Amino acid sequence: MSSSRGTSRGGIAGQKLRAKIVLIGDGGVGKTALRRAYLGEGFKTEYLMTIGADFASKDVTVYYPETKETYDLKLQIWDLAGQPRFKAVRDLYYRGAIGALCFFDITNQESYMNLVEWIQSFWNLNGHGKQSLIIVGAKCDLRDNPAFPAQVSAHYGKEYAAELTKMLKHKYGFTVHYLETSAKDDINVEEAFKLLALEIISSYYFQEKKRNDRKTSQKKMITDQIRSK
Ligand SMILES: Nc1nc2c(ncn2[C@@H]2O[C@H](COP(=O)(O)OP(=O)(O)OP(=O)(O)O)[C@@H](O)[C@H]2O)c(=O)[nH]1
Ligand SMILES: [Mg+2]
Repeated sequence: MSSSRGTSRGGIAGQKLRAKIVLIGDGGVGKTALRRAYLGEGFKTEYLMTIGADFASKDVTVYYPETKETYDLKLQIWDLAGQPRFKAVRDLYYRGAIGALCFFDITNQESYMNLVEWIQSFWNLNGHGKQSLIIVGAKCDLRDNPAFPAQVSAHYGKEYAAELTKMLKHKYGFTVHYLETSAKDDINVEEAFKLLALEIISSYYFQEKKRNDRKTSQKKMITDQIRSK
């Protein structure tokens, strides 16, 4: 996360923060539809695959209960092409991202199975797990629709998010949430982006505290050494 100089308030509250995030997941799972819905651009029924990547930016304000402060973030949203042919170009966009919305389509089991690979490539190119993640089960307006019988139940989404949280929270200080969204019916659209922003803030403070604890213990070590001479 980068910031311009802010006010005299503590931490990063009151500063203008920029956060690069990426939207990842198989082609056709609904990344662009969610991004468009978030920006108030409406819903399109036809599928127009993203070529390479699309960019959008939106300001978001989140309240972080731990510090009892609100934070203004400019989300720099990179909506990446999911089709395999774009792999080489897509990889270039991961760098510098501090969060990801990781999509699968609840009516497409393969897209759920492929999530592991998506997250793995993101980690390989960018920070090995330091970045906040949200698991997004997209197209939830189609839940229990008999025309789409091969559905991924919410249980699997929650379970995967819980597993990732267990692995990452103690190291990097964020929770991986599972959210079901619909760009078509405007369900959890705003929430998905806000929750990611909140976990980015949470992770920032966790890492800041770790840095401070390290400094304090180094200072103590030096003081102890001087005293014992
Ligand atoms: N019913 C329903 N259909 C959706 C929803 N979101 C997306 N779709 C449809 O799914 C198709 C693919 O959506 P996109 O958002 O373009 O998928 P994408 O993940 O951006 O695909 P790539 O750009 O190829 O990676 C389109 O036909 C959309 O209309 C949703 O919430 N509900
Ligand atoms: Mg797209």
